[in-house]
Amino acid sequence: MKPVDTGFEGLALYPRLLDEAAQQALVSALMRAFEGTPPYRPRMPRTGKPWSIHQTNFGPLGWVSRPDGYGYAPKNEVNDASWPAIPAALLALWDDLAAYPAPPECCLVNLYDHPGARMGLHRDEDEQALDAPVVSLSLGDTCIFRVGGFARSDRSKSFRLSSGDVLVMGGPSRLRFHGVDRLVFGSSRLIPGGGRINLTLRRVTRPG
Ligand code: MD3
Ligand code: FE
Repeated sequence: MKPVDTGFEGLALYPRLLDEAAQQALVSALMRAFEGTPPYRPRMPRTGKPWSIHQTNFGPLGWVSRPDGYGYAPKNEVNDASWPAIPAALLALWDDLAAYPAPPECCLVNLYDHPGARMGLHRDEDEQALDAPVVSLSLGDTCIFRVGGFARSDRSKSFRLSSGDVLVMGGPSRLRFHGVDRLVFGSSRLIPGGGRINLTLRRVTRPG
């Protein structure tokens, strides 16, 4: 499977890497798994302002945004339970695409569950293993995704991410600014009730 050229070295986009059946199976598995790790609205550090999306995690470390800061935590603050294991289909994606000698420790789940859901421009920089790529899968509605440079004000490019698309961000693109400007709400019928689910796999600690 060959990625399309994004024009950014280290940023690879694999359109529709997962077919309809694989997407359906994953959504069913996610709906069951959410019973043990309910999606919640994260809050901004300091201000406590709630995000427009819901989040949850799989894996030994979950990425959290809480009034006391951003970072990785071994437990869900909703029910104080460990996050469930990362689904096998996602571990297989990492094995196929990450070219990294250790498994991911975090699968952050972002649920864009209403037409106004978005994610502001940011960098993924809370990991120690910055030599590992980030592998991200989109399910459901298409979104307009923006990738910039290494300063917030650098020029940026927009891409559409559709259901089944996988994005790998590594090498010189690992610390680029990026965000989700908006959804094309209702563009897919994959997810009951509509919306988009993004699953982002990350290695957090340095292996070994
Ligand atoms: C490009 N999620 O969870 S994933 C995130 O669609 C996040 O929910 C977005 O940004 C979403 O942190 C985008 C794709 C992504 C992730 C990391 C990147 C793109 C990236 C790092 C560098 C460049
Ligand atoms: Fe990100």
